[in-house]
Amino acid sequence: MPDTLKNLPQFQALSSHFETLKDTHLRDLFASDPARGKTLTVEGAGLYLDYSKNRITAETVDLLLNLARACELPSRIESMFSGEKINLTEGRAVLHTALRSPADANVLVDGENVIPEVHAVLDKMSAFCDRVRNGSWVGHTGKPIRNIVNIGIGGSDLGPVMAYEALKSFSQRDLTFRFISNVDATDFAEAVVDLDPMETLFIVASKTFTTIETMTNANTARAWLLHQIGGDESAIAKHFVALSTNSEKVSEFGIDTANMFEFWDWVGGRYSMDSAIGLSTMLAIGPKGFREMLSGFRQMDEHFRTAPLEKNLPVLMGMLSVWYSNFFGVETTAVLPYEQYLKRFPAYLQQLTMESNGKSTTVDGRKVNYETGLIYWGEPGTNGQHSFYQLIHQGTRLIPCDFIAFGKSLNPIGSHHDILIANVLAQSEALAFGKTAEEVKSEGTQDWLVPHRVFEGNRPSNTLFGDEMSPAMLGKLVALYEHSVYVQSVIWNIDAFDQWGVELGKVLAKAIIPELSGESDGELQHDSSTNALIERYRKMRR
Ligand code: G6Q
Repeated sequence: MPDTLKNLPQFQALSSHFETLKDTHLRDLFASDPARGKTLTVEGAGLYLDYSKNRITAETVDLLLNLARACELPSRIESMFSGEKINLTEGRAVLHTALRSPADANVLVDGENVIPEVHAVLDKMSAFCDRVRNGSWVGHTGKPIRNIVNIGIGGSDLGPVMAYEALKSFSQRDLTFRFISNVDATDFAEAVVDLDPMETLFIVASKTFTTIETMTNANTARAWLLHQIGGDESAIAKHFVALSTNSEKVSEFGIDTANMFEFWDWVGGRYSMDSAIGLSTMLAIGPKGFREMLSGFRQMDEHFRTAPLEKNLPVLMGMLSVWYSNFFGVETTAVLPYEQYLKRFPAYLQQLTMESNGKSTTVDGRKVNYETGLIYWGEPGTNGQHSFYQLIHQGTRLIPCDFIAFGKSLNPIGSHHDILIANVLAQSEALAFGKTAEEVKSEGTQDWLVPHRVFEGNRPSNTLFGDEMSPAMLGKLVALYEHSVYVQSVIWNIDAFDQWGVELGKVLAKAIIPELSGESDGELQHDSSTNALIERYRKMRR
């Protein structure tokens, strides 16, 4: 990057353009270009993106893409795919795309092709999943496994739980799936309360195998199991498997490394749901379904890598986020899936987007002087409509929305789906065009009530349309956001793949744990607030 972002002439061109466009209403943009609803759209990898309801013109798109080129986006995309160590602060390649590459691909990390290993792990996962699913993998007392409990947190939980919910319709229904992440024992206790340990398989999912929440829950799970069978440790091999990069720690825990499914340091936690971390997903939907999901990922990868910038979904979505963040001063984006199966998708995206781009230092160590990382949040439609949409429609803040909807329902009952889709279309329309005082008056509204019933409109949104939820569709959607996040990070010149803030949290709590029991009588060395809270807790826990 030749200079800081704001000094680039392409950024300054956008600033001037923003001044001419900032007060223009979407009503006027649509009136002056009636074809807009068809031209400002793009289709890629079977997903249709209508971005016409954004506060842009064709010129805005040109200027945004000029900025992308000035930030060398095309070569940065290539750097990621080809295994360059673009995670600079951790000195690592970033190759979640290799996880879904075909078996004959060639992706080098430190001179070695990683694709054969990727496919060897996929084959090992497939063989294991087949045995569990068909009942031939039995527990310690000979009962088939019927309950799968994934223990993991952050990237080792959010993807698996989201994917399980998203693909429930494709799952083997006689298997029960539970996900334990929080170190709060309630999470463990409630997840296993109705499970027979002899029919339960624990998946300990942890890249590092040192994360305190996961190791605490895994130890509790081991004790829970052993308690039922009088402490016979040979049961562990039948009831525990590990997903990790750390075979040493896995053996230390007592899990046979034959029951470990490996991944690599070039797979970031929040980019790992399609690695061995997806074992619970594969158990749910089967190896064939999992490979279909990978093919969806791959289709979006290929689109991202090869489509011209102006027809590239992740590029356009990423650059629109830059437009709103750096010119409109927008702080948040709502993700609103009109698909119940995607109910955990916003939570999943929160980590993907915010852990990736919640940074304020450039890759070359300078403090940024522009905003980065938007706040992502959302709920499935139509529930959000009866809750926070009020603020999006009539509040003081500008909140761009991503609406996600599908042509078909996996549960086509009566007229539900038409009603659902009518809602998503009505919402984006109302947000964009609003309702003027004249329109409100013409409905017979009394004068004093008119200002309350006026909708300013001019609230931007994207609409993503796919045919229907499926494993491949999920892969496409996740890859779309993964790549959109990367596009933003390239413009902001930040490392989207480290997470020093998370690492800090992992260290801080460890220091306080021994102080809580009060057994170490040494003087507390924290600030006065933390010291007083620790003392109060010591009294409460007695
Ligand atoms: C993800 C983060 C973080 C991580 C968890 C769990 O990108 O690094 O959310 O996934 O902290 O880490 P382990 O998988 O190592 O237990």
